[in-house]
Amino acid sequence: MFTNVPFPAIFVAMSNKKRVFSGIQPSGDLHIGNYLGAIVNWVRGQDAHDNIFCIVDLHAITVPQDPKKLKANTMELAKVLLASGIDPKKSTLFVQSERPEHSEMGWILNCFTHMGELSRMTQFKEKGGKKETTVGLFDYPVLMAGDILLYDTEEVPVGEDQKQHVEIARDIAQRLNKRVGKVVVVPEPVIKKEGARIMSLTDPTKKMSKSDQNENSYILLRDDAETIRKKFARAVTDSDNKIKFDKAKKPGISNLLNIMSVCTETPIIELEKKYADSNYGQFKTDVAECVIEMLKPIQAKLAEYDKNEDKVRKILADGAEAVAPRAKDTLQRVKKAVGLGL
Ligand code: ATP
Ligand code: LTN
Repeated sequence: MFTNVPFPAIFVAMSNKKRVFSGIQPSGDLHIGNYLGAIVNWVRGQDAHDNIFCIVDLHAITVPQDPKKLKANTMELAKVLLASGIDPKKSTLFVQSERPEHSEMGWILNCFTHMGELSRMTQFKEKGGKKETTVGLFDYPVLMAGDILLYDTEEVPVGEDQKQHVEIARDIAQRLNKRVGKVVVVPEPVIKKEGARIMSLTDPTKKMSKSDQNENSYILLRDDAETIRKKFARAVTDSDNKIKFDKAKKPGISNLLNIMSVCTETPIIELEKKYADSNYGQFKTDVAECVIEMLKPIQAKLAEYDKNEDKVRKILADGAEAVAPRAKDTLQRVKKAVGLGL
């Protein structure tokens, strides 16, 4: 398939598992939306794939960051990923800035990316456009393309909001292959359709988000049982007291049904049957208990990692080392194909 520049043996899949790469930003406290919408899919897909997961701190600095907080957020995210079940024996976990190849690859890809296509990115149109918008924010999708292409990634599991960014990575890969010979693998986005778009508990028409001013709108992974019970008891519902899934007419109850469904892995239709004769009070109490149960083992592991951050640092350092040969090799291949160096 790759005629012009042959892939070294290491890149021809060592097993028939698909190479999967995904990234997540270290941007603060994590909530059950992050867990059920993103992290859980990584954890559940671990056995079936050859996985690389990356904490993308270089992406985080595209908006202003407090340096101390950024470091703390990187550690927190690593702990959460490990406590959630990312297993270093099955998946490689590392911090993006620990591998300089990402920035170098990003630069080369910049020179194969058009201003026009970056200007069309929906996320940039929403977040950019201010006087103080950084060049980095505009360039964010190219760095992300670099992350993906460095590891000959075949599949990129992401949320719907990132689909356009994976598509531009595909376009850049195809352009590079066309210009200099087939040097990179063209990745596919994998968007999980069912399940988890977790909505705010106080305004169920908006997604649950840590930047929400109202802390009752989200459940943090570190919230204790009492806080979780209180937040669910206050969750906005409607007045007809029927536990039915109807996103348009009953967004609050539908969100609670969805949360219970994804955290217990039970179809919504079964939950509707189970709660046909219950009132909202009982149902909210049960949803809270499901979430408390789901978080219990994660919180227990988090407490262990809190006492042993060196163990986390070691896992991340090992991860960065483990991916080094792949990253260096792809970069070398690309540089050679582009004509860089002597
Ligand atoms: P922000 O406060 O900036 O909106 P956030 O809390 O929504 O941030 P992100 O850092 O944007 O979180 O997202 C991290 C990951 O979690 C992404 O893969 C995103 O798709 C997923 N995610 C975030 N919020 C939700 C949600 N409410 N439901 C499902 N998935 C979510
Ligand atoms: N932009 C993504 C994070 C991200 C990513 C990646 C995801 C950076 N690099 C590579 C998949 C593959 C986000 O904000 N969720």
